[in-house]
Amino acid sequence: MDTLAEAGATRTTCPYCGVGCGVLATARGDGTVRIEGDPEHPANLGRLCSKGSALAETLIPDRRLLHPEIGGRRATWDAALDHVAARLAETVAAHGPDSVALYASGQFLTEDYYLANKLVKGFLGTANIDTNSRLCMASTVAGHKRGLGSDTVPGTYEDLEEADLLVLVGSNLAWCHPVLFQRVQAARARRPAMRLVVIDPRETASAREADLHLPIRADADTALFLGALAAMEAAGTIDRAYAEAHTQGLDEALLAARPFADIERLRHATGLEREPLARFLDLYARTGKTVTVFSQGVNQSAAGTDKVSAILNCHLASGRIGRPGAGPFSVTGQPNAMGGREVGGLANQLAAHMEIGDPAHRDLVRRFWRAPALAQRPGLKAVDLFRAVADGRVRAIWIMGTNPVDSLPEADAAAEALRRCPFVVVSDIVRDTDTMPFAHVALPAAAWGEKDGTVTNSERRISRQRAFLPLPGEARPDWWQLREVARRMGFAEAFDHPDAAAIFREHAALSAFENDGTRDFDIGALATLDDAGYAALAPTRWPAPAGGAPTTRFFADGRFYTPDGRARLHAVRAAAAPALTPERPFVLNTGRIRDQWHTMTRTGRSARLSAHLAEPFCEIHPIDAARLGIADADLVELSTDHGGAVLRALVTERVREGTLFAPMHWTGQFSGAARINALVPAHTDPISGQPASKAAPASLRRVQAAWYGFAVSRAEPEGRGCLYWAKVRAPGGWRLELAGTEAPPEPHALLGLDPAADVLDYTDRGGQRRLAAFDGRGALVGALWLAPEPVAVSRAFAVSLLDGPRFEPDARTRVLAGRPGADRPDPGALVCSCFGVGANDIRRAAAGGCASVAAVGQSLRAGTNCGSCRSEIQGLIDAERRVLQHR
Ligand SMILES: Nc1nc2c(c(=O)[nH]1)N[C@H]1C(S)=C(S)[C@@H](COP(=O)(O)OP(=O)(O)OC[C@H]3O[C@@H](n4cnc5c(=O)[nH]c(N)nc54)[C@H](O)[C@@H]3O)O[C@H]1N2
Ligand SMILES: Nc1nc2c(c(=O)[nH]1)N[C@H]1C(S)=C(S)[C@@H](COP(=O)(O)OP(=O)(O)OC[C@H]3O[C@@H](n4cnc5c(=O)[nH]c(N)nc54)[C@H](O)[C@@H]3O)O[C@H]1N2
Ligand code: SF4
Ligand SMILES: [Mo]
Repeated sequence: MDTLAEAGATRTTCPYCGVGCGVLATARGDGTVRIEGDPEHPANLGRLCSKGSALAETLIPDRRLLHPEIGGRRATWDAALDHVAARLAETVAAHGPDSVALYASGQFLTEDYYLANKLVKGFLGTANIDTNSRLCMASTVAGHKRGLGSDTVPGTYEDLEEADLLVLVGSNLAWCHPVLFQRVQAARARRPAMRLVVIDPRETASAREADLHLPIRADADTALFLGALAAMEAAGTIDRAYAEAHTQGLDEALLAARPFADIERLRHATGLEREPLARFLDLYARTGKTVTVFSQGVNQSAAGTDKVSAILNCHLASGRIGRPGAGPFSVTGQPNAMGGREVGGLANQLAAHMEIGDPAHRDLVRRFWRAPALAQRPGLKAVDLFRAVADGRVRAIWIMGTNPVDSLPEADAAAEALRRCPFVVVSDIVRDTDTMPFAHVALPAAAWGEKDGTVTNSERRISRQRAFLPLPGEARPDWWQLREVARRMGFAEAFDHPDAAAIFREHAALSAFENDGTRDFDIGALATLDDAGYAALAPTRWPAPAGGAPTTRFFADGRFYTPDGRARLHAVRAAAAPALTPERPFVLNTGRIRDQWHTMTRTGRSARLSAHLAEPFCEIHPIDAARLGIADADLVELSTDHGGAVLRALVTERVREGTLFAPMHWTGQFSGAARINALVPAHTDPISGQPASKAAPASLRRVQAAWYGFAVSRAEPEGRGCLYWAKVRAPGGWRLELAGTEAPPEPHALLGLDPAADVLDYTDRGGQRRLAAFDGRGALVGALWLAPEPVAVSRAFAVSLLDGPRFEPDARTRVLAGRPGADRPDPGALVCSCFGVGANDIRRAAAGGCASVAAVGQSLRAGTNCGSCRSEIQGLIDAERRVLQHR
């Protein structure tokens, strides 16, 4: 703890995933920030993943939105807030409360979220507040509620470590919850008998580390868990006594499951091989201490709620819930997805885990808020909300902390809806998002490090995010913006909170108000925190009722939050496979990569994070690629009925035949045609309203470009106009991949070169053009390689030159070669972002005798800091070993 005491570090929480790691942040006198894992935070005990470790690099002031704007022109806060309040009030007056909406985010702090929900549901008189959690957790919320009676995640991280069998369903934990995955790996190292099974159509980084990987057909999870329930019955591991005492619906659920006792039928339904399927069923049926972790492969489906129920059924039927090392465990994605559920931020919730459909709950919340206009019925869920914007039912929308023009399905239609909407307000921290151009009013939000509040992680642990930086420009916290608008709409009394602490106290008090153990979410013990207590609040797991009742394990007593106290099993039906047609024969699956966060507005600022996978790609099975004449690194066009994308082909056996995978991250700011949600249909789960983001029927073809290029440049390059372009930051500037069908762009404009730059420009007989530009001091300011086929330039080498030495005139042609000299081996694509170790480095180490991740770590340091790349290192070692064996 010396470093903390010495440097006066601030204890805060990582703003990315739902693991909720503690961070020690120190703002240094020279303007730089030092980031370390907080050794005392119970979620991470000092560890951070690649994204957490790189937080300091994302705090650059460049492109922040620093002042309010009305109609694209700078305005004062007073003018902007008056304008927003007036327009919202006018719209309500003229078209009724349901003509306004707020679209919020699981990246809100709880205090922001609480005020947003209170303003809309209590004072504007509509429940038209929905959030990006609709795209993320809605199916889990719906499944929890109908199974458990409440939206309760019963388990803790320790349960994952204590389990004898850990099953990851539609979760790439190694990349998306890396520190939790590392805890799991450490537990497996301590207890080698523990088993890890991954159920995912793709062979992910998590799957590579598993004892067993089931590459399931898209959306066959319900069938698989029906099969698992049937297997439990056959194995005699249904806990009849438990089920009779504490649940309802077992017999009906078993009836629905029995057809899947037939392994051939199950094999057919899931697309799995007999042997691994049988192995899984046996393990799952017989292991009492089982935790089933699930994430977006479950939630983001037209049958997401049923998938959740199928999993809960297994745990309820066997009594594997409410006990250490056992339980269903939905990992939350965003840093405050859980907090959003606590405040009731979704359109079909109320507040503090109360139901908008329940008159008693409405009455309770109305009295507590002294709300003049409490909404009486659920509002529009995200996809429907944007449809209502499109057809004019919603005429004013305030978007905060989310980027719907990239993240909503049918994203082009979402953009068009905003273009037509009479009044759009966007609160964001950066000015150049794909949503911002539609804003009539842009409000600059305070970012991580500048704002104060709380977040709740996947295991219900509330942690403080604390400010350690001053507010830049005129940026203000989201809760402040909401409070100021509320006041201007005449609700000053109910929105008199001086700070985040006051909001938190009110939120905590509401959770306890007339609760008496009837609702799972109770943090009454925190309602009396004074400002100093809030400032010092240590990570606290709920429930935390007033009076200090011992924090028990949820459902340990077999009581659930249903009227009769019994959980419900549901006789779910196996889902149909995605509806493919001869025109749309592929299932397009989308998701995340290790080092980018969503729409890249923050992680895209870090050169280190951007180096891991620097281009939008599409994973294609070799058999499909061969059939369509697609080679690795070709460009491919994907299309659906809604849109198209041009991506780099990555031919790999990691995906199932007939399926494609593309990252969700690339936006119009970083690429020409890679906004993947332009392709995804707005097809939703009938209960949760969550879009099926992982199974779009799509077609695929190779696109022939006339030329291909790669560039590095100090100034931001401009790829617009090319068939394909994708740029990311690099140390000292940018890197750009591009290709086109027309004449290549003019290099000066492309690279943003100063006319005075000293340019070497050389075209060889094969038609490859190589160009390098130097400033007056001999430093490289830009380099471009163009060729009739994908250019064979060492990206790592080219990128290193930007930040590299000055070149004497006679050394400049070395740049054009695009490869390091024989004395400097090419490191290859970046694998370890902490120590800048590339794939070739690791291959060489493996060939030279490093047979384990630990050995590679000793020799190259790779994988020894954040550990996020350990499974990729293992993959490279395995591949190298195969190569050596075949020699
Ligand atoms: N690096 C990184 N980490 C993140 C985020 C990020 O942007 N970047 N975002 C955070 C957020 S908000 C979230 S919600 C989480 C998401 O975390 P995850 O859910 O783990 O991530 P995804 O990549 O969206 O999807 C998980 C897996 O579901 C699989 N899948 C697709 N269809 C099916 C199916 O039918 N059945 C099964 N069983 N699996 C299927 C996909 O192949 C994919 O590997 O990550 C959080 N962590
Ligand atoms: N095809 C496909 N689509 C998906 C998914 C998928 O797997 N596949 N996943 C879905 C899921 S699970 C999620 S969670 C969503 C995420 O989708 P989004 O929420 O749209 O993605 P982000 O990039 O996180 O957007 C956050 C925005 O808030 C801004 N911001 C950051 N901090 C603050 C702040 O403190 N205040 C304010 N006001 N703004 C801030 C950022 O600059 C950014 O513009 O995407 C969903 N869409
Ligand atoms: S696992 Fe990584 S991204 Fe998630 S909270 Fe921890 S440091 Fe942040
Ligand atoms: Mo999410």
